[in-house]
Amino acid sequence: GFDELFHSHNRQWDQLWKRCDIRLEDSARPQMILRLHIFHLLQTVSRNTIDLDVGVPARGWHGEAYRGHIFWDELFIFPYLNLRIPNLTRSLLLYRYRRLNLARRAAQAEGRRGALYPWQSGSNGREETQHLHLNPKSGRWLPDNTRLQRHVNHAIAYNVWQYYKTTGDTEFLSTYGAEMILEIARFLAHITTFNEKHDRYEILGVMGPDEYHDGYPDSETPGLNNNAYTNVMTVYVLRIALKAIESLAPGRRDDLLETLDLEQAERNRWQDIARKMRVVFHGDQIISQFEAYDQLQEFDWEGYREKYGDIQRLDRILEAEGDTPNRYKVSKQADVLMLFYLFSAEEIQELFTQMGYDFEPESIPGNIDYYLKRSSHGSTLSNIVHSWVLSRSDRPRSLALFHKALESDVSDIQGGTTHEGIHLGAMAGTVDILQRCYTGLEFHDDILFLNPHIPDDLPKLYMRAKYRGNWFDITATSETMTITCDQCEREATKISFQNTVYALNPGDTLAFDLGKKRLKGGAD
Ligand code: IFM
Repeated sequence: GFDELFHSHNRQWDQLWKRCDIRLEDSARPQMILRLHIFHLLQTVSRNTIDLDVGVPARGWHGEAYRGHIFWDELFIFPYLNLRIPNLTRSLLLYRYRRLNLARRAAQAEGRRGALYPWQSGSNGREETQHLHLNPKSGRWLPDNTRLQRHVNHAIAYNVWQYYKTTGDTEFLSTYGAEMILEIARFLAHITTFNEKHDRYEILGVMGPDEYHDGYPDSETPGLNNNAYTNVMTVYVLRIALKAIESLAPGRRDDLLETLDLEQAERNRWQDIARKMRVVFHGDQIISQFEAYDQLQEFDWEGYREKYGDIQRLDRILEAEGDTPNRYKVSKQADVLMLFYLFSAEEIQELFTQMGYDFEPESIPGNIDYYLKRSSHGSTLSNIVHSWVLSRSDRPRSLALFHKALESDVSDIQGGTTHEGIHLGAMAGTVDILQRCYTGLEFHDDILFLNPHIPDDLPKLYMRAKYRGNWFDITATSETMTITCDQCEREATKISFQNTVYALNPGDTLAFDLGKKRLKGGAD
């Protein structure tokens, strides 16, 4: 009967909120929206979907936009689940694993080895990206080249590795995860070619996350060369592929290498690509979004704002005028800056050093400034990434973009897209800005790192997070941070704060003065 169902429904939600809530003290509207976002996440994917063949559609199950298709948006969604209901991430990664054979066939169809996951996918795992799309502003149907966004593959490999690093689930890595990473790595290495002139490897004819650029101006063939995001992420994937092999138990390792017919020579080439991948720069250490980006024209931002007011969808505006964004230094959403979203400054420096480039972390703010000025934020994911990358250099601006991202759906900031379905990536992204970005929560080699940079105006933050089977309570303001292990089933956890590693025992609390050091608890 209704009463009984209502009671059990309430009980389930109570239990979920205990794990999944993120609180901002005395902040009615941001708190309400955060909970709305968490609610949508938990009703799109839930414990009820574990063990079902379910993936994460970009617009949830709330409208017909994108026809329920799955893109790369889980990159923004899994970090929240990893720290609360990791079983759910595991189950959602299996959705990808079940489609590995189809991805292999897609690679074969292009004359490649390994696995090529589709940019847009549905139940049968084939590429579902439309061939034409309508510009409602001009009424014209235009070729849709977005399937060239190979970076969905990098996102899947990244997600597998992050899940493994957060949970330590070696059984998953061994049975499913490593195989996916290796097959993706193999495909990426296969589309990488060697340029004798530059003595470097390169990837030609792809698209990065910025969907305004699908080719060179006046070129008949779609695709761009040496998209920095794709190239650097390829190096990352090749590196984790080699690490994944090392992480497997010897017997399983031998079996997998044998099954995939993955010889030492092929792995040596991966090493070589990782050392010699090409990234193009211009100006003062500005990473070029793709080769010859610097030759594009600057865009008349002021003029277009004056003429059209809302210029988020510049692609449509320009096409309706008979022009194309391909001519200009404009972007719909973060592309180069995705690198600073996914990796810390130290990780970025290590990747570039490995590739043989001197890229100093001091150059990061210049890159952020350069691309932020040239973005129209035509995707709701854009505010998330820009808020995140600004959190170290300009906290007030980061917070302002966080607030803008919060409004994405409740205020339908794109002017008419929310009734077609919520933007789940952006919703999860807002929650993750609090969860991992402002707290500086990272996981490396069995250590939980706290590297907070909390904006002064952020109200006191409370959350719970699960790491390696232990539940932690975290509170933070711009001045202090505490972490308590109140329901620890296991031994002490290593917590790193300002280059010191502390042991946090079950039941113990560590408190830090963010200007100085530890206030209480833990052992060095
Ligand atoms: O995956 C995104 C893409 O990055 C921008 N356009 C919308 C897609 C689905 O959310």
